[in-house]
Amino acid sequence: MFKKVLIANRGEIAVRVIRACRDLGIKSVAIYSEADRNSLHVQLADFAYCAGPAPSSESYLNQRRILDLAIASGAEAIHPGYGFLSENSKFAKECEKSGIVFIGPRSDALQLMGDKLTSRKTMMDNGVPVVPGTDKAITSLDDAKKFAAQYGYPILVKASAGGGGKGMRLVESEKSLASAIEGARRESEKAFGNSDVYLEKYLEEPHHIEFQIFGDSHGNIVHLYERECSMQRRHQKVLEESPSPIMTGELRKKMGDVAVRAAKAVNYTNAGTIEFLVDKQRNFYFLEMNTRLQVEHPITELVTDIDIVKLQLAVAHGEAIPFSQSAIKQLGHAIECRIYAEDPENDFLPCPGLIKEFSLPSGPGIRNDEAAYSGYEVPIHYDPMIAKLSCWGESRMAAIGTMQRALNEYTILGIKSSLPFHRALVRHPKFLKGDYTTNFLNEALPELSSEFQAEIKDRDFEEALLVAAGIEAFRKEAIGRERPQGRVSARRVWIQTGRQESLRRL
Ligand code: MV4
Repeated sequence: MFKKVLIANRGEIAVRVIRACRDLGIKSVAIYSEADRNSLHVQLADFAYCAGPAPSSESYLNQRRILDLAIASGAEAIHPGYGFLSENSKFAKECEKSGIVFIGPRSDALQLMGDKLTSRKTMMDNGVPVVPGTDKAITSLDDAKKFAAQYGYPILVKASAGGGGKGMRLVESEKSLASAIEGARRESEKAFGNSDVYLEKYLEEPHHIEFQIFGDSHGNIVHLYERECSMQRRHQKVLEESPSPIMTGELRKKMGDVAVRAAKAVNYTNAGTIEFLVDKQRNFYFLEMNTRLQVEHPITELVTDIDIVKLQLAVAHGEAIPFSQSAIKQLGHAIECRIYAEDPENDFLPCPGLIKEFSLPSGPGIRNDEAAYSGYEVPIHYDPMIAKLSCWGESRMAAIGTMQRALNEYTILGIKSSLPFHRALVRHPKFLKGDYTTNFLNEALPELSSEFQAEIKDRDFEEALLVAAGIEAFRKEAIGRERPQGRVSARRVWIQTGRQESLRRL
């Protein structure tokens, strides 16, 4: 196994990889920007080096500097985490050239899957169903009109270099086709330096279901079942679960086989994800492939009992996957909430700042992947996700019950967070029924909003009452008539009673 690995990332995913390294007896080398000196990943790693100033472009994206640090520190491999350089084929190639193992797929697979038109073509050639659409970049408005008429509106204009919704335009009728193509072209040129766009039939109210796949350098490829990822707001996932509530045994078999076929089409190695859109009739279509470890990998780990990060390290080192497809079981149900430093009452505006109290839930069925601690200051420069909360249960309802308890136990004071939003979300009737698509959050936000606003108000009120009670206890102690009643905490009451109960008591 590797003796030393550099982690070219920050936040909870750097912490996650460092923990896997420690479990395996691998020395970890953290890198950090000047804004991240006090971050948890720096504290937990065996070694830590400053990669540069706060802007990512000068630190976490500084390829030359990162490679130099890897070489100087004696690291044999680089784990890129997600985001930053994780899907950068040029960086993977530079690693290969420097004799440093890039823990991920080969650079040619990164390049192929990074371009949607070539990845769609590769999939079609290998019998993987793709969303109906053009197989080349749009070169004339006439061709675009012909395609659109053939499949019918609405259609989507997508950037070939895009992903995650960037450079995407919905077109309802021929009137706005030309301007949508121009808009998508401009946006894509600016974001990716590539203006190729193509058209796809627009699927209404689809589910976003993805399959975790894994390949090794010996030609083995397996899948680790699905994740339901339809709970998104503006292309940002807020909750994921496995299995998908709409999955059937028959569909799972079909989609799993197709996911493996898709990965085999590019001789894929290491961890990857095949994204599908699933329509009302449960037709499924390849959307794109994510060539990295994903944020939501913990729910797959919880239901399969496979440590994906340890497997990444082993397979990057040349080991074969030590189990066959038939040995991979999907047991029980797991849900993940992404905890953001954002203000749900103010259009989810990022809320960096000092965390005065950060207290994690624990107990049976609970897993935390965190980047914060009490006294940690969330920097403004990066993604505002500060932690992930994952829960496992024998059934979906058991997992939801544990998630509700865990969210009530979770305390973040000093900054605004998405916790109140998540508490409202996991008691919404549609979520409880498992009845939601990618459109759900758009529609349910006003409803959820009045729920979490009421809760925030109650908690603020209760906190004020508890502070008052604390002052009173202190006063009594000071005049010597009574001993204080122990630590007065807003958290304790909430854990024990939940919202309505606790108000009644007060
Ligand atoms: C689509 C679609 C409907 N039809 N393509 C959004 C991000 C990018 N990865 C692709 N996306 C979509 N592509 C066709 N032909 C709907 C979406 C979409 C979406 C997809 C997955 C998860 C959430 C979404 C939210 C809005 C739109």
